[in-house]
Amino acid sequence: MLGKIFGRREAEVQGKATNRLPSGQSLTQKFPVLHYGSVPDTHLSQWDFRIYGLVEVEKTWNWAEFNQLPRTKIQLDLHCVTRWSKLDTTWEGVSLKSLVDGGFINIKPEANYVIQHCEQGYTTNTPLELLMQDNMLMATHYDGQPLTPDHGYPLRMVIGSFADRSEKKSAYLWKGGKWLRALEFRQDDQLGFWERLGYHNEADPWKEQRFSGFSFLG
Ligand SMILES: Nc1nc2c(c(=O)[nH]1)N[C@H]1C(S)=C(S)[C@@H](COP(=O)(O)O)O[C@H]1N2
Ligand SMILES: [Mo]
Repeated sequence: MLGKIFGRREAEVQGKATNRLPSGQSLTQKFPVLHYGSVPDTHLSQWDFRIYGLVEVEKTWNWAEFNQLPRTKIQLDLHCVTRWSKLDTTWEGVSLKSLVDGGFINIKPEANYVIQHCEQGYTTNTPLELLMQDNMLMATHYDGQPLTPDHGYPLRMVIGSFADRSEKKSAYLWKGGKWLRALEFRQDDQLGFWERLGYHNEADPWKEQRFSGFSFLG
């Protein structure tokens, strides 16, 4: 919204002034595409989504079933570890909290962490507590339109900050898996794709938690 009124530079000043731009970030009006590997060719007839691990009953939903779940719309400021931020992005999809509140899934009390499993083996991990917040969403739509293939069609996780920051925990965008196919609930944590390569496990942009300072790959 700012971008339509101000230029990029002005919007950046505005973002900093209103405390919405974490340190070390620059605003972009574009929507950069970033991922490892190639864009999968997804056919909805073969698509499904699984909930497994520490839940009372494991679930598998096909695309039609997934679209019957309660829907949520949110506006987020996105922060990428590669130093761009994008304000006021609009997403629509399904929140984990709505699935729990609506009794669609029952998470066992021992579950502490969630692994997002994506096409082609990409994974990323977060505490369950973070995934239950309303600044994290399994999104099917961006800006009123179905996701484009390069941004994660048909389903991606997205995480960001609210404009007022709401004192909620946030994370850099790599914690939002594109081409999401499953959520695994676990007692213990398990590092995801970038986390194993040395990205910070908590990834809070407000604390500039970009890298962990070690890597299992040396
Ligand atoms: N499946 C998958 N999801 C992914 C990635 C990836 O490589 N594979 N990269 C992450 C990273 S590093 C970023 S910054 C964001 C980028 O999202 P965008 O391309 O929609 O901007 O996607 C995240 N989700
Ligand atoms: Mo990234």
